[in-house]
Amino acid sequence: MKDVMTMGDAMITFDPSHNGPMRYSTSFERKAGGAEFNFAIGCARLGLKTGWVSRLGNDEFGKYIRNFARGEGIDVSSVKLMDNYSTSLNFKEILEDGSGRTFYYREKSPTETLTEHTVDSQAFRNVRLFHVTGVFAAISPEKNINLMKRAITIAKDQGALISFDPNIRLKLWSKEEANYWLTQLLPYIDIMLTGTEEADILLGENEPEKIIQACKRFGILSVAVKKGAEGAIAHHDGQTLSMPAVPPSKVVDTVGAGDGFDAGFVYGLLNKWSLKRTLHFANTIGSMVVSVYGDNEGLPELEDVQVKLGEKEYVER
Ligand code: KDG
Repeated sequence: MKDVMTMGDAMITFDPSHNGPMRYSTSFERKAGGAEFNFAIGCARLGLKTGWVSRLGNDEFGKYIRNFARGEGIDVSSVKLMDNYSTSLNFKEILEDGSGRTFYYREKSPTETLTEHTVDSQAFRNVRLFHVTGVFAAISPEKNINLMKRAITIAKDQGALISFDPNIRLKLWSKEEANYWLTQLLPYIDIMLTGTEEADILLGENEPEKIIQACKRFGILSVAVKKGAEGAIAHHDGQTLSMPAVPPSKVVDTVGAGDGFDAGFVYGLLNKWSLKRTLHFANTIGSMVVSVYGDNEGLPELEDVQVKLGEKEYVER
């Protein structure tokens, strides 16, 4: 039995050595990223038994990403390296305030080869939670939405909860396309983890209370609305709660904070914590991610969060 399963693309991420417009960045550090991949790392570092379904190029970068995930303790038995495909690339621009843009080179993603016929459907059985996001959907909408529905159905039939982050990347598709395809998934979702702009695209609502009501109409009873530096509002078990963000020590790179929040939120729900504890825990992880460069380098282990929350102390020397 696994705690968590997810499915999606991962890429080599090139982080600039200096902040500023990417056209002037002359040196980069090679890392790895991808929304579902980051989420899997976040869950594994918290101690959840985690699996990831993906396809990467059968190249040096694909091997690096698979080995990295394996080193994090993620089950990569459903991650395959494909001949004749290159692992996707992502160059990042990081500005002084930690925000920035990403420049994708992922036209022919190896996940094109992941279909209803080639996917290892066993991977979705016996999991407590299956997490899906709009990034994977956006790569090949027609194929991937069907694949996601099939995988969700297998997981759900066996009692899994389904969590969903719309993660709408407008470099991959338009607002209209995102709305058309992603709304098809909503009737299957149990836990919505969204930003306000994404909710606007998806549900036509950008105020947390209205987002929660709109989600209810699809039968989604657990909702977290992420508002970055303004904190988050969540609804679960009939209770709605708003909590401020946990101030980060500094903000250097905001990419991956949402994935970290998602990992923390599902961790709390799977452990049947109170909504207050769950939300604060998720906010804390989000704030830890933004103070470290990289899409997933700042994702903490459970002990790191406990220290940050004042529940444990590090022994320095
Ligand atoms: O959520 C963060 C991811 O979006 C990032 O790690 C990589 O841009 C990325 C993507 O499309 O998955």
